[in-house]
Amino acid sequence: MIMETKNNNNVADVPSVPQRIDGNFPISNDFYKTAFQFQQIMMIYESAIKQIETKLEILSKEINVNKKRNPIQNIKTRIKSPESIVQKLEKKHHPVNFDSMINNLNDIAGVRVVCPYISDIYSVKEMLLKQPDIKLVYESDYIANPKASGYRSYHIVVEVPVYLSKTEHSVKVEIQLRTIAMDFWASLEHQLHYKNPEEVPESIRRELFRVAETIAMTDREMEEIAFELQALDS
Ligand code: 0O2
Repeated sequence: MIMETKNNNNVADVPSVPQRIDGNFPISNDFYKTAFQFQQIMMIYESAIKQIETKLEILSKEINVNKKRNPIQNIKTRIKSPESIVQKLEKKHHPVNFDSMINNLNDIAGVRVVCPYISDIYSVKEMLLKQPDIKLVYESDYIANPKASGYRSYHIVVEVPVYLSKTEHSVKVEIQLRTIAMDFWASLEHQLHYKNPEEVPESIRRELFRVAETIAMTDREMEEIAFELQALDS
């Protein structure tokens, strides 16, 4: 389960629909309840993202102070849009309701961490997973095992606690860690065709794969240069 309340309460009591002076309700009760619940759930996912983002920023600052370098180039966060949530549930043949969304989707809260070098990805991931309030749900190493498209990144899904005034929630967040070079390829490839891969001719897919391989080689070469310079310094 992506989100649990420790005391089994719902996210929050739904306030009653504001009544107009003539006694009529301006919107239907059901619509109001659904909209309120959705807002509550998204607020919890946003809070989980903030927790992860803050943890990553603290780790990056600490390394910057100690080693005078940044293992994190930048952090991007996003909440999945209602439209994408419905599309993904339908694509995976899951019912479209709040429980199903919470239980079946791991990437409603998403954090993308862009690092200078491949070794930074593994060290940032290790440092984050060492924290006692972070629980690893699963990980996919698409750097050691790239996808057929050529896509490379390290994906982890973690659970992080979010404390509200009356309830505690364990919330799933998908974290994608990549180098600047991997991010360059993935961002452009995503724009080019990722959403409609069937529309892209095989020759172009092969070309994109080849470019991904070239970029991966450049990544490794840049890291070797960095290691050589570090050795000179020490
Ligand atoms: P978006 O718009 O980026 O959010 P899942 O789809 O997460 O339930 P799975 O197989 O666990 O299932 O996911 P996977 O493949 O590990 O990771 C999915 C996410 O990785 C995608 O999210 C993309 O962000 C990214 N990704 C995976 N493969 C590719 C690829 O070939 N090219 C690019 N550019 N990105 C990729 P979404 O939700 O599909 O899209």
